[in-house]
Amino acid sequence: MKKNRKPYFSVPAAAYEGPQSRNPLAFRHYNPQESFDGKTLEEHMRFSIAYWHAFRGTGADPFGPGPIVRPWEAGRDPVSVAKVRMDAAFEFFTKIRAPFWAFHDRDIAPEGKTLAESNRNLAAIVAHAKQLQKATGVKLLWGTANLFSNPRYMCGASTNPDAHVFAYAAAQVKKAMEATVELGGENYVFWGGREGYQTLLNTNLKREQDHLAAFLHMAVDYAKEIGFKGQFLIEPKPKEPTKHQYDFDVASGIAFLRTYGLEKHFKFNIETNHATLAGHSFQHEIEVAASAKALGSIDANAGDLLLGWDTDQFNTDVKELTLAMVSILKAGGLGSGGFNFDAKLRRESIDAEDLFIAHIGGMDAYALAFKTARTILKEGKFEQFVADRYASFDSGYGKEIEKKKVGFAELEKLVLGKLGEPKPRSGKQEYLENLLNTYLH
Ligand code: XUL
Ligand code: CO
Repeated sequence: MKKNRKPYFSVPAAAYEGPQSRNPLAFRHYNPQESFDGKTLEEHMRFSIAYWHAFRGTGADPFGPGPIVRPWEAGRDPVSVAKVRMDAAFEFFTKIRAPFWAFHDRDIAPEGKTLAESNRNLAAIVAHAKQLQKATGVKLLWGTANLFSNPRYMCGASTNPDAHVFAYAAAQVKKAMEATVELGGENYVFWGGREGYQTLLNTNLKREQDHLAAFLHMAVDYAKEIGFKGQFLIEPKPKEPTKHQYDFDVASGIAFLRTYGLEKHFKFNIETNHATLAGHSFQHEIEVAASAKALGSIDANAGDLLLGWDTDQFNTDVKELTLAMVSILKAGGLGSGGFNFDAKLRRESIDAEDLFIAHIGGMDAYALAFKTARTILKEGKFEQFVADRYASFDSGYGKEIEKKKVGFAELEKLVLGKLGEPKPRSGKQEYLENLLNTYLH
């Protein structure tokens, strides 16, 4: 980053002004240095900026090219443009006060004509990123490889019917893992956008899943070889671009990992919009991952429930986020994960300041949700309600059921004898929904 040059963004660094502020470029709830339970909000939230959306997104859709044009994209040599773009990106990360960023290999460096050329491009940009990280203190939340854009991956990467493509993907992930290590990445993500099928007429499902598992085992082995100590994360998504993706949701991901003996090495990167595409709530996916002690990180965004595809919007729904934060805090937080804004501007939001406004809104909504969730958990009303609801399993025959000390015959005897007919008890959903609103308004 050259000193004394004109900034890439005329927008000032985002400041915390408090809940009364109406300044769209200031935080109302996210005060990074505010302390909670001995940790700053910045340390609790671990916000991250997704390079692909913030710096490669143009608003393009299947019906036309993108109207979002940034001035630093004008140069001719793609590697030089990639460096200037990255300078602009780190200015943004700093001004928006995000301590982390995340990337795909091909977002940050242009793909060459051969793998060797792509690797050279990547190495040059990783060296540049390393300098920028050092200069700004911004860290890498996770790296990943783009195994879905290039036509070679049209029928999948590790699940491609052609072993040649599998080998190419392995070579690409090897370099992306090395880049992640070089930049001190705390996690490495696998999102299998094309790891699935369009039709079973041409697909050997079992063989493809075996190949996906073999690929992930190779990644585990290679991590040991290069000393990658970070966390591997699977990012489930049910569909899009592929009709059926193997990592459909967290539950199918857990089954897959356990089937292939991979569960020790992977956690989940849960994306809100992927959850809703799978027919689940965001909170459901968090709870399923937490129940398997596999909650890793969050791709923070939102979908549009009226649409059937991944709209990757900035999430400002404080109610949804509060419920999610309650589950995350109950699970003990995200560890080495964070909240990565896998979210893009609407096609029509073409101003550079829109990028700031969007992230500020997302960060503020999450910060407010964090604070509200903390209050909810401190007061403990919901937890007490749930604990009471299951209290019959805390003692007597209920406890013996949980400890597997009784069977059908003993239970039959009890019901035919002193227990008789169970007395129904209200689930009190409306009471609980109203109680939740008392924290939100
Ligand atoms: C696609 C998606 C990806 C992953 C990383 O839906 O979420 O950007 O987060 O490959
Ligand atoms: Co994502």
